[in-house]
Amino acid sequence: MVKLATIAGSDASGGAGLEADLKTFEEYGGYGMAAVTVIATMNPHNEWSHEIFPLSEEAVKAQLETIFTGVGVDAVKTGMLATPYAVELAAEYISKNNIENYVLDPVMICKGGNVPLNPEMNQLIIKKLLPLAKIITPNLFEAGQIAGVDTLQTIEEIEDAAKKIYALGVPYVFIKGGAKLKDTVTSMDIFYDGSEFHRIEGELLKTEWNHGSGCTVAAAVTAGLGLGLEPYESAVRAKKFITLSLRNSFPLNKWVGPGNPAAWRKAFN
Ligand code: PXL
Repeated sequence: MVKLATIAGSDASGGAGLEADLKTFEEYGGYGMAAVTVIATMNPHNEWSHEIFPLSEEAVKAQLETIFTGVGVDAVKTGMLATPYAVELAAEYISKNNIENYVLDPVMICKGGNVPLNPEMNQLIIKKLLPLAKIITPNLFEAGQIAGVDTLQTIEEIEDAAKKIYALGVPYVFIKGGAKLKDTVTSMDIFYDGSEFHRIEGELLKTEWNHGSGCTVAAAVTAGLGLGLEPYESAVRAKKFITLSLRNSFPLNKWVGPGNPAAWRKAFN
């Protein structure tokens, strides 16, 4: 069984973060493991405002030791890291274990959340983790931040940012545009391998329940790599996976709703 790990935050509401990752790994037929970096909670008494509770350096390190030294992994992703020491530790374990299939999801904010933007953390992620990654999976906002430009809207802007991110030292850039591109009639992501741009398109779904879709796509890409797919194939399959998930999304309460990763299983069984 292919072993897949996520180094990420826990989303207590279950739609994003490592919960989304583990559900996705399971649907791909993998064995999922998680090192928790931070716990994110949402306050139902204050309009679902987010709070974060980082785990100690000791706790993060002990989990990485369990996973990398005690078990071993075929592919790993990082999501919300929240502290400089979580970035440093993730980099240390990924590099000393020579992990080839590492997907960097550079989570910077949660939808509707108030987790502060932290430019210093972004720089640390670019310096320590980006060079170790096979694929980076930013959304439009994160891609803009990493490339040092404003939030992206058009395909030209996305392609330009993809080139800038590639030049920082990561071989595959998969920018999750989704439904957010200006005037788009499809849900479009861009995959760049350093020479060609691939537009990966899907059905444009007008759902408001899409919490955790970025995490899910990155987890699906990770699982694809773990299963031995090429990076581009992993991205194409992830797009199909998230489209099915979002087509079957549902509300949890008046503020938020996740996709439904199990929709994949139902579609093919
Ligand atoms: O969707 C971004 C995200 C990532 N990781 C965790 C989160 C969220 C958003 O809520 O809670 C743990």
